[in-house]
Amino acid sequence: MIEQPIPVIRPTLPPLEEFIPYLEKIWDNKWLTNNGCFHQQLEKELADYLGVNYISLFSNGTLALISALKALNIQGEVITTPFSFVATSHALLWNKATPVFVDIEPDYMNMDPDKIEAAITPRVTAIMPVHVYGNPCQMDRIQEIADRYNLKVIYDAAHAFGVKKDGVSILDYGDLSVLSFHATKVYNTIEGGAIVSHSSEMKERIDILKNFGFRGEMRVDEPGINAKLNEVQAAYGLLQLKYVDDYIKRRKEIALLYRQLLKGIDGISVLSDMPEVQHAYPYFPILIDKEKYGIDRDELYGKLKDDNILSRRYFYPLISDFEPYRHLPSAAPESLPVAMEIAKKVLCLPMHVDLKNDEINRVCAVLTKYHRK
Ligand code: T4K
Repeated sequence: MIEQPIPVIRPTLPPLEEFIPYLEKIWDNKWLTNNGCFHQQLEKELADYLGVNYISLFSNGTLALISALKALNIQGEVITTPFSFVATSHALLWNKATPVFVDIEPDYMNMDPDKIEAAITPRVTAIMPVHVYGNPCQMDRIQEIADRYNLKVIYDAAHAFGVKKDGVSILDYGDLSVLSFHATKVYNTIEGGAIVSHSSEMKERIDILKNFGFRGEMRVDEPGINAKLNEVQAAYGLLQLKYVDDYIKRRKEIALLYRQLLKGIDGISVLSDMPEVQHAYPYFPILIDKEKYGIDRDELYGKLKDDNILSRRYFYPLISDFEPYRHLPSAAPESLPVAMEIAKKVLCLPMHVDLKNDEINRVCAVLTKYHRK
């Protein structure tokens, strides 16, 4: 029997029949974009759901990142991580700021706070960490350094939808946090994103920036961009919000099952859960230790593919290895040893709500099969 391919990611869609009444309302209203009623409702409902005060919707996470930096007038150099999706650093270049890469810590693969101070120069104006795979950064330590050097903190929270630490949303930390609602995320609006801010003044500034810079009909003070989320996507987002707790519950079950099944395989390690964190499991990363496992990550990636199991090497190559960044002094591999090592070992296994227990068993059986006994 030919086994069905197991995709690495599958977007979660809400029931189609429940979407139709939303579409009918949009058709009736003939209000398609620019802060329509579904857009306003989604901002309110998302703020309530996430437990934050101010949220501004965007057409995608990358434009939200670019606009967050612009809203804070970030210039000069910005301390960031090489272990992320390339959009993190691209947002800096779009603002004519220069990334300064610092290494990550090995447990959760987030920016290592111990490495930040050594990277601070007079040109550094901000720190932009990423909550990689939704695991919270060491926010208190980062904030303490930022306060001491008078730096802004912008969190790339693209993976951090619904993540709470000690009951508090991690989106509440830093000056601004940026979410992605891309199709592949825990919560999606097909494409989409948001900025979480801490005052009505900042929210207003962000909302102006995402609408070309218009303050009312007649006044533009600076070049804004068009990054508005439209009504169809906002309606879809409202419907998704009704189901997102179910999605997260299933992701949690999947993560638990993977952990149980992978426990005995020497050479495969998983990230441990932080007890104080309420997680949403956007990805399921594992690390392959070639010495113990027998083959390296890339070989395993290929073998899984041959077995009809798709996986993803997030985040390899490191951002610092891509052409726009590799000339930077902070991109030198010798100053990023942990990130280099992890980028060689990490593999994200299939993780999505449609994944069946049988399929998880199959993935783990194949991982066992290739282990050198
Ligand atoms: N910061 C961080 C830390 C991020 O991870 C991201 C995005 C951003 C910022 C920027 O946010 P956005 O501007 O995207 O809102 C994907 C996503 O495009 C990207 O959103 C995500 N992070 C990144 C980690 O992954 P690709 O090119 O690897 O994904 P793609 O399109 O190949 O999709 C992955 C798999 O999902 C495919 O193999 C098949 C499946 N898939 C995908 C789509 C789009 C489907 O089954 N259906 C679909 O509609 O970048």
